[in-house]
Amino acid sequence: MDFKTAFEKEKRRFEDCLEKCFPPENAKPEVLNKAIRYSMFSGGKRLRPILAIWAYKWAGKTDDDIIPVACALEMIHTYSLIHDDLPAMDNDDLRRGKPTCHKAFNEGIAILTGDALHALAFELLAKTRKIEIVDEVAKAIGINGLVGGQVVDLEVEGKEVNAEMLEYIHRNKTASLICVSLRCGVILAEGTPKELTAITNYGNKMGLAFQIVDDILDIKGSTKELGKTVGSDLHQDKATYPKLFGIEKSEEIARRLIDEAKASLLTDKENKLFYELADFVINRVY
Ligand code: GRG
Repeated sequence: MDFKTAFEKEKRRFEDCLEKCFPPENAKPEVLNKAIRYSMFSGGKRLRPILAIWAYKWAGKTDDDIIPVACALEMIHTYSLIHDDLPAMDNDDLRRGKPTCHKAFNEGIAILTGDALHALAFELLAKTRKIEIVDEVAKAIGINGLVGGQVVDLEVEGKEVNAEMLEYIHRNKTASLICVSLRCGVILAEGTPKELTAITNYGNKMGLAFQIVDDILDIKGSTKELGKTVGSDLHQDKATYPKLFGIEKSEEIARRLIDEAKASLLTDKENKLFYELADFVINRVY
């Protein structure tokens, strides 16, 4: 099976499970359940849950115990996008090809939809009865993770940043959730310390490359392809790799990170899907 087919198959299987996590649209409070389903089922690659599922299998498990964790990770990701799009943050009108949550509903409902997804995500993580999983995810999205990265990202808008600050922002706001998705797979599968270190190195490098590619696509991509307004980083004078290094050098950095990510994996394991996934990340810019 080629990579695209394997990814799409996993995505469909995952989405069938995700669908069962939420109350129906007509359950009370209707507007909240509508906004949750609107945001959760508007498209999206489902990268983070698929990373968790594949890491779980890579570490040797074949059962479905990882699925609630995968659902939680996609809820947290979607919650971060809803809040990121708010007028108080990036003020975007379009996400996954549709009006953003606050445009389709209103700002209050968008904030609360994120809050509800956050709560539900931790309810699902707690069901694993593995405190390590809850702890890992909480740390990855907090002060030294998504929130920290986002705060510095907002703080430096319109200012000059150096490479170190830029890497801090990208590692925290993006690589952190990507990396913890992979780690959760290996931790829940009770993988070896060697496996956990290898997948962490892979996730950190691939996650950073993913955000650099996202920066490049904001310049090179099209709204139709990406489902979000392109050029918004430039418009808001965001700290990005192309702004600091130019497009060509940014592509070179991303390519090097992808090579290093692939080299982090263990040679005595079946890494095909992770190699191809890393290639998919970089090939999005060409
Ligand atoms: C505590 C979860 C949480 C969030 C609060 C708002 C915020 C802090 C952080 C925002 C971080 C953010 C939006 C980073 C950008 C990450 C990124 C590259 C998103 C796009 O990911 P894709 O391409 O999106 O996987 P799809 O739509 O395919 O799911």
